Amino acid sequence: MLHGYKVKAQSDAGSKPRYLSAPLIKSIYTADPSAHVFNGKIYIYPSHDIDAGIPENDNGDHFAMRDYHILSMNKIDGPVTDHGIALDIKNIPWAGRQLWAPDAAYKNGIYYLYFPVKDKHDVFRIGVAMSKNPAGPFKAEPHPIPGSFSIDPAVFTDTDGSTYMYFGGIWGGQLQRWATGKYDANGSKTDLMHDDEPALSCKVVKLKNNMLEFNGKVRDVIIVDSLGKPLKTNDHNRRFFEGSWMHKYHGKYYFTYSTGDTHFLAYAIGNNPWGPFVYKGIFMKPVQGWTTHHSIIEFKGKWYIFYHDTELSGKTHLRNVKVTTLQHNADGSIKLIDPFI
Ligand code: FUB
Repeated sequence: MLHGYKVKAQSDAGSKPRYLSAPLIKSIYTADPSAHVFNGKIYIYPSHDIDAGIPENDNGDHFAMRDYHILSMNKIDGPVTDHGIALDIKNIPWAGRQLWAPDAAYKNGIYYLYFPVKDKHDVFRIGVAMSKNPAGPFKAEPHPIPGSFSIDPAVFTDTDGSTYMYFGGIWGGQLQRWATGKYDANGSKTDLMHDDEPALSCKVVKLKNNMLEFNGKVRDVIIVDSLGKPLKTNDHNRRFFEGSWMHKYHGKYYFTYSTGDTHFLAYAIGNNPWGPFVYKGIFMKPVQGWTTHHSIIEFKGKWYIFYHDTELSGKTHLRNVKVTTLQHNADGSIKLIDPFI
């Protein structure tokens, strides 16, 4: 059976789910929250979901977002500010359609917003926009980042000041169409025909100091099992699908991601930002809705996960962002989170 974007993960809490957390904002639909602490405050860079009237399909065409709104909060559980439109698709010269999950970074007085959007040939690329204010407005560069492709940029600055971008997503995110290094417009919609081969990998690349270009080769983020063997395509409970994130904890690098059609958030640990990363388990059970996408931050000595579900709408493409605590156990594992209580 082909599992497409139209298939929903079910809550195991029955017909009246009790959610672990409440939506952070109800006035607009938001998803894919990339959170960062800038100037002692939490800024959230989410997708802005809208109902564009496009029927659901396996390409994710119904995720037809057109702009970004940035949210901020002074404290967890405090009021959330919506800073209005930070970037509109009409002001991205090369963009075609579908502004998907963004991320942000800061360097030398400038904030950078990284965003995936389909170009005018319907190929996902990653763009960058700049602002002096973490909440925008952002001005987009006239071209996508050279050499970029697919979706879901997650930007991580290590303690030595080096910045890396993790990116990629299979199925609607088109990663499988880049398997040869060049885009195959007639390529498959999924990875399902390569069951016994090593799974497609998320990508990682260092950014140049200007934060606008890749510095060197794009590499595969290899996830291995406890025996050191790369995960395979048919390992749907564990293989990478989309929505990656990186955080460092006690000197170890935690690569976290969504398993897509099995709806888990999983983690793998490595000794450096490039990997390989050893698969360790899942740390969040499926939320209500098909997609699952997260970010992890440390704020005032505590760790938090930002995620989304479909509590407000009950519709796959109209999501709402949430936050809850994340706990590292004494042995370095992450405590499993159930998004229902
Ligand atoms: O929001 C559109 C896409 O859905 C994101 O890019 C994926 O991570 C998934 O959440």
